[in-house]
Amino acid sequence: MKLYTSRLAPNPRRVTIFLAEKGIEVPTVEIDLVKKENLVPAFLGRNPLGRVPVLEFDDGSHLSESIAICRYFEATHPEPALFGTGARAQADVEMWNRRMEFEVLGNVSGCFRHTHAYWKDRIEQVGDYGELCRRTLEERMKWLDGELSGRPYIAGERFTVADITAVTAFDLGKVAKIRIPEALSNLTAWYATVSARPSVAATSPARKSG
Ligand SMILES: N[C@@H](CCC(=O)N[C@@H](CS)C(=O)NCC(=O)O)C(=O)O
Repeated sequence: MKLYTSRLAPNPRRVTIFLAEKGIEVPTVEIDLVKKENLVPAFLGRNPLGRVPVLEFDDGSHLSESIAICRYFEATHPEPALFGTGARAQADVEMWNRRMEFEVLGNVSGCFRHTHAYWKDRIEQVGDYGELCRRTLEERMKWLDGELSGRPYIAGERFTVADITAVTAFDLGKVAKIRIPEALSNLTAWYATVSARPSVAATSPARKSG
């Protein structure tokens, strides 16, 4: 088994954090997105969409999509449970992870892709859309701050995949000059707590490589 990943990118980072939380070691192959190594024919053979992460199995088959890969490892290594335990908790985690993907990561990513120079020659940028994503995200941060007033983690009392999605999104946001306002004290405290976890700190894009 091999994981095709990219150290600084948020989606593969979700898988890396997930694996670290579970104590699972998988050999990795670093794909340099700046050099467009994700767009060469050999990589497109693994994922025709040209995106990381991709999990390669020993039979030569491939699995893409961060959450699908995380689900695979949740099934093979159930402890600690990062998608919740029991019908209700699992549904709650699913709801919160989807919210973090659509409402937080989606807006951070929209802002980054449509306002940052990295994407200039890669996609057709619509600056106004990027700024709309930034404003929408500001509203979503206020909402999340309110949600976190009564619990330590996004989906409740335990750290879950929803926290992983959210923290990787906020770390990506820094590239697009998105910061959690200090006035949002619950969200700020949550971010500090989650960022201090060894799995998250060790994979921080701000960390020097090597
Ligand atoms: N929905 C996919 C998204 C994968 C994705 O967009 N990956 C990014 C890195 S975070 C990528 O490979 N981008 C290609 C590029 O930068 O050209 C997932 O969850 O894995």
